[in-house]
Amino acid sequence: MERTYVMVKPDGVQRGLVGEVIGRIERRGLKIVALRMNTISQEQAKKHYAEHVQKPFFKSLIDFITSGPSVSMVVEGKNAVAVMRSINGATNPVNAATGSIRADFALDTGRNVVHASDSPESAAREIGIHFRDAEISGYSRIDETWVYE
Ligand code: IDP
Ligand code: MG
Repeated sequence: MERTYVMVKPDGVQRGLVGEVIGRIERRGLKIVALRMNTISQEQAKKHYAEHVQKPFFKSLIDFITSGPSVSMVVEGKNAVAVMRSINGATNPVNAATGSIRADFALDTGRNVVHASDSPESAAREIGIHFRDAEISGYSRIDETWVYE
């Protein structure tokens, strides 16, 4: 099983979309193994988005992502990284597939409601930025034999 890091960004929290996002993750059959609301620090944000440090939008991205509470999750399941990216949709909501979170709830790249890691390596790195090992719960869900063959 694979793990990925998922965030409901501050715009998603402010717009009351936390339940909507969590509901989609749970209904798909993915398992939430860690969950927290907090306002992430500048230091965490800069580490999280380190790959974008040279981009013109970096400062506004860091200001936005640290501007208020966000919801952080570790999500586990078969192909969790790819499945979460498709649940979220393309970065620019205008290109997001119909039925994805970004297509259903967003219009602007800089206010695209959710984050999910783009590879298993990114997931391991991002989980390490946002969670301690002790905050991640390994458990079986009772429906697993009905979700997996
Ligand atoms: P991702 O969130 O789909 O992985 P990335 O390219 O990693 O997309 O960019 C990280 C975040 O930075 C995006 O989700 C978006 O909020 C923001 N971002 C990316 N490109 C732009 C841009 O061109 N203008 C403003 N914000 C951007
Ligand atoms: Mg990314």
